[in-house]
Amino acid sequence: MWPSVYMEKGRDQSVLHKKVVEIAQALLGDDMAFDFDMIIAKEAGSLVETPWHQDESYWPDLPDKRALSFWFPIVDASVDNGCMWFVSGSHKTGLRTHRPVKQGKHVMMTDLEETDDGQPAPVNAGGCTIHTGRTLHYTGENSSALPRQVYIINCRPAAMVEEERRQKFDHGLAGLDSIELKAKLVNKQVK
Ligand SMILES: O=C(O)CCC(=O)C(=O)O
Repeated sequence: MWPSVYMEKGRDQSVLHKKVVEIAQALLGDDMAFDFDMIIAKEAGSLVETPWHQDESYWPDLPDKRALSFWFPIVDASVDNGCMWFVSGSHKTGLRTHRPVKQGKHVMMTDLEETDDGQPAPVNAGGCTIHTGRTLHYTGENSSALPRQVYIINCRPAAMVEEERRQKFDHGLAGLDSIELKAKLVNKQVK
């Protein structure tokens, strides 16, 4: 979680972060702001699937549900190495019932309904996919010989970022072990 904490010049100097927030604002409103970022890797040959889910199932029940996730593969993402799959139109539906993949596990999953038409969305490095907190999505195994890594930036209304933090929900920031890095991040947050 929070790879941007380690950026030498910080997010304020990053064209990528500026453009992501601009696109989020164009799509969902001028109050959209950076919330958190993360890297997800699937090792070469990984048999781990990320089951169908809506990201909202991981988050507190905020009054304003607007949220966008920008998924930037660092290598070309294909069906073979674990690209995104989406159910078209699912962002317009409500939050489904989710359960942990196994008891005590953090990863959430839901079941697709018969009418849900999940389709792969291959995208090359340099591109990205964008989904909302309610878009049903999934990634498969990585049967390729190379790791599949993705950089993800998540945006939501600035007031909801504040509300999350008020509820002590910081997407793992408190888990970062360096006080120095935390201080660096806090200075750059939600600008
Ligand atoms: O990158 C992956 O394998 C899963 C990503 C995902 O579920 C997400 O970004 O919400």
